[in-house]
Amino acid sequence: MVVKVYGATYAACPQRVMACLFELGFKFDLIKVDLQSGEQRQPENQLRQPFGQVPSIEDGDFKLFESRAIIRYYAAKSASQGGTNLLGETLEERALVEQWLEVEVNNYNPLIYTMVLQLVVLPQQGQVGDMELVRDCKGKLEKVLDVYEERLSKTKYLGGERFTIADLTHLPSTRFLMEEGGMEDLIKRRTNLHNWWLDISSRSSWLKVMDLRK
Ligand SMILES: N[C@@H](CCC(=O)N[C@@H](CS)C(=O)NCC(=O)O)C(=O)O
Repeated sequence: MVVKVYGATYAACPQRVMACLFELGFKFDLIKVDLQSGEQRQPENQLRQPFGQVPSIEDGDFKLFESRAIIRYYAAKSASQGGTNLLGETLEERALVEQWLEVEVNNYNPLIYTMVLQLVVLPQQGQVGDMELVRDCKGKLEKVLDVYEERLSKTKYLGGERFTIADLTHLPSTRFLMEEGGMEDLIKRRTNLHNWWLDISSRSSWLKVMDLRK
């Protein structure tokens, strides 16, 4: 069964889903939703994603939205079928993967999202970003990144010694921050964090997502 992914190659949340599907070897077709023209808010897309956003997936009769729910679903599906395990092997490893998935959604992504909005998205729309807000978020993010640096001084990946969806979920926002927000230095100044970034961002699954973006 070929999965249908509704999204856009340039948007972070669909990138998370596509990276996961590539990583696990699930075939998918991307059905493009044009965010610039507001297609995500059209009734047809709202039937799939009631909040008028992307991504959503259709897998046969099964439909799902929310990028992090989608990657959890496919990681569980793959592991239950004896395929690649991106969830963690032991109960403890799985719990640590869940912990870092929560850290990403609660501590990491909101700060980066706000910074990228002010630095990149609003200027693209002809508006002026709030640099005071960016400075505030940057200060808070420094402290969050120190926690990552400490964790990654002890284990190769966030959940332990294996790459999991806890790492994968960080790929889109970190790239936006570094490449489009011009904040590479925040990562590069922290040796363990930087080595982790170089490792996870050179995985073939992510390079394929980046190729689609071109
Ligand atoms: N929590 C949702 C967030 C979805 C989201 O913010 N999608 C963005 C693209 S990354 C979007 O659709 N933006 C267009 C809009 O909100 O109008 C998820 O992870 O799927």
